[in-house]
Amino acid sequence: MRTAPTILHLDMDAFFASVEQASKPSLRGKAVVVGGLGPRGVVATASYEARIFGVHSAMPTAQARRLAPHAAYLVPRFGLYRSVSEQVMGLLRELSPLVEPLSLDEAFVDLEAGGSAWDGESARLAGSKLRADIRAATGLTGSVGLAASKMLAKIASEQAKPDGLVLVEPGTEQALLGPMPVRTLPGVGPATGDHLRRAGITTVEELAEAGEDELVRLLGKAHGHALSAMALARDQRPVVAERETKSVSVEDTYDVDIHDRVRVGIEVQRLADRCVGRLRGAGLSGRTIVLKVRRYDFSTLTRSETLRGPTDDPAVVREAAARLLEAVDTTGGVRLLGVGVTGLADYTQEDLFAQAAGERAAGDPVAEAVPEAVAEQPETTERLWRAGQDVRHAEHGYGWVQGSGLGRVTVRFETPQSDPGRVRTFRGDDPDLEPADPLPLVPGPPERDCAASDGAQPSSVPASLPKSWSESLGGEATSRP
Ligand code: TTP
Ligand code: MG
Ligand code: MG
Repeated sequence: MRTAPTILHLDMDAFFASVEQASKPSLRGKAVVVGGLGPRGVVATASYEARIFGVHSAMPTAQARRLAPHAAYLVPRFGLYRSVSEQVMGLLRELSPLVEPLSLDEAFVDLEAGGSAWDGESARLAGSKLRADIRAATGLTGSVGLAASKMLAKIASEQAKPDGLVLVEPGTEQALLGPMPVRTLPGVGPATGDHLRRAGITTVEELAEAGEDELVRLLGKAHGHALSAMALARDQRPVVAERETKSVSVEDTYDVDIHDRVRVGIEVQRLADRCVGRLRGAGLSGRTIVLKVRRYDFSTLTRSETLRGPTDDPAVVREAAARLLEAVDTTGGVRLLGVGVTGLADYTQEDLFAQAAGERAAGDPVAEAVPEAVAEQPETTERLWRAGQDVRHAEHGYGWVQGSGLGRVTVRFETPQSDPGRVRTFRGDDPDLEPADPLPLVPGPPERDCAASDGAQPSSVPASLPKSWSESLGGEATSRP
């Protein structure tokens, strides 16, 4: 194991909620809950102000509303979170080629491999500078942990939260870990935790004292061995830049060549659904859809299509696979078909919403793909305004939907750079009001190497805002809610 604390773990603070507060000046310092807003929705995250009331990730939104009735409840804007995430990951890659993203808001960085730190002092400097750079580029705070191993770096960033930096001096790891609950260690979930508790082991210190033989007896060879090493703060896992899984794919070989074009189409749809099942099972999403066809004469071809952003939506994968199939001549018959997804990302956060929608529409793979809030809407010709959504009014400029119902929509007109804005109510079908793209959190030159990857990107917003925008802020933008 290395001797210097040069593994960095970054995790953004209350990520989705902080992006919302940065976007919406009237919500800064306030309780904000982001999640599914329908009756079966779940909380994605809550601002630290809302956590005081006990609201947390994965809690049913209905329960959150009881605990924090005055919080702002907003739908997630994944496009914006992704683009902010790309900015943050870009800053990490300036520190080292070895960056291992764990989710949208979290990554390990091997500072030593990048030459940006070699001892405690240089690591602390790099970590502080990174936090300042993230703040300057995004307006958001992230917490940093520094240690000689991944396990300790992650524990350190948790301790640093919110808006802090903790460095674990090499040699102090075991003393730090000792009093912590066993659940702190990677790989100790509720089941293992319970199992250990029944054996009288609740802290890491007790785990270390139990010794490897006892742990192997309790938990089996692999798990017991790994855990006894972790308990002694021995964690040799390297920071890996590449994901292990580069693609997820499924294929079928047919006993008899398929000639019927319709049947080929149906098979491809089935394979697409199975592929998405695997993708979701691994908590992944991907950008590139690949179709593989082996024809009667064993000639094999692959066709691919890259989407603007990663997806784990069965309808999207099916459509892409069907488009790819259209361009393939299958007249002689096919003996093998395959559908795969590559360009993977682990945007597991969307799963929560997908699951909520899926529960209602169990068995219907198309409905499963419909975002929850949409799936819950009764048949209506009215436009759908969702709390938190970006809008633009012909006269009043940019704002966001604060609430809607009974054919009305309430909009707060403010932008990331404005003062807290004013609220106005319109008819839901007001022709002057239209959905808009999110505005960048930080103005100025477009962020470096942040390639736009899907429709709702701040980088797609014109640098100079329309006149009505600046006008709408004049004088009357002072009332705080
Ligand atoms: P986290 O980093 O776990 O949480 P957080 O950033 O909101 O707060 P903290 O300061 O404690 O790190 O998750 C990052 C984002 O992922 C979070 O903002 C929302 C999303 N998310 C979900 O959608 N569902 C979940 O269950 C969790 C844990 C997170
Ligand atoms: Mg976080
Ligand atoms: Mg995180």
